[in-house]
Amino acid sequence: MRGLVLSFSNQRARVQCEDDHIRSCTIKGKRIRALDGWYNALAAGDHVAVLPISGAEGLIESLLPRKNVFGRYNEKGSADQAFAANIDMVVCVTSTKTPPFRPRFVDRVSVLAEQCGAPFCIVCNKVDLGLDEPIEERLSVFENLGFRVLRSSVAWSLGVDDLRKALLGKIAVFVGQSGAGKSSLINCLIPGATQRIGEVSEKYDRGRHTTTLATMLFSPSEDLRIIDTPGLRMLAIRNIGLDDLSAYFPEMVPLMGLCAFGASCTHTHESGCAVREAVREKRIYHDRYESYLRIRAELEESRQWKKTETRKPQKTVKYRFEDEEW
Ligand SMILES: Nc1nc2c(ncn2[C@@H]2O[C@H](COP(=O)(O)OP(=O)(O)O)[C@@H](O)[C@H]2O)c(=O)[nH]1
Ligand SMILES: [Mg+2]
Ligand SMILES: [Zn+2]
Repeated sequence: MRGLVLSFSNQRARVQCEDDHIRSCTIKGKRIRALDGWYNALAAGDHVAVLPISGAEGLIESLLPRKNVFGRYNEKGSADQAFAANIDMVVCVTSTKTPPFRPRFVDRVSVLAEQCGAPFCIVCNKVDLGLDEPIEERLSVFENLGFRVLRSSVAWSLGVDDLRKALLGKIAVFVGQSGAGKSSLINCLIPGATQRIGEVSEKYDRGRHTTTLATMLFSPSEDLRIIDTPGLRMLAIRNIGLDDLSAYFPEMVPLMGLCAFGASCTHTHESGCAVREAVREKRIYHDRYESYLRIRAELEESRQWKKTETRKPQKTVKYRFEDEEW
């Protein structure tokens, strides 16, 4: 029978099966061949064929084709890691303060959302703590790019209804920095979800790790399905070709082919570059371009390890939240 993976960890999946039983399942033969090379064998949102053993246990026989995958490159495991599969919307939950708004983190998530092919939505939570002008400016940049932007406050019960409307009938994945309020929002949206809410550590101004694995939560009527993910500190982007990166920045797409060096332009330094001209003329927001440059440098660096086939250097550029340069 068919089933929907709600979560997966330690080689065991919680699967909502067609007969509405939620079964704890292991994988027949221990591996799914189609997912060899991935960091994790299955992801929340995967459709699988299940052989029921009892009302509570089953065996996963195969993975049904994925519509899309949202994930990142896992640096520790040196492999692609899927957070969620078959999703209709990527929601990046950010906060105005504690943790501070990190626009370049949102840029990275937007690239991953473009790569996944699902619509992208940004939720700016904790507006009760104050929404400063620089944040508003950056949010309007995102809005002008065609991304949906919602402002919310769990403390004030603000914006939650709009978010519910945006998510209705969809499977969404929530990603964001730890402490931004993903679990708090989910608890508002899905009564009884009881996702653990973390304390924001005062010392580091960020939440503790409370969510340990991606889990799909759903409302009793099943009109809302949200995959909550662990708070992310690092979003490495690796599996995009250097020349393809600009295609993941919607503002650069219309300029492709207009650079003096044509398709070989890297948009980093060339004269007659249409992208650089657009940045100078403020048609492309400078900070978005900065994100492009950083991700490109990172891709270039990772390609060099591959070329020389040497081991990953000990000291690599890390893009961490702790880093003010993020
Ligand atoms: N002031 C304020 N605090 C919030 C809001 N939403 C969540 N929090 C707090 O932020 C902390 C982290 O929330 P949590 O939902 O665990 O974040 P997650 O790590 O993204 O899942 C908790 O202490 C929440 O009570 C909000 O809208 N305003
Ligand atoms: Mg959480
Ligand atoms: Zn160019």
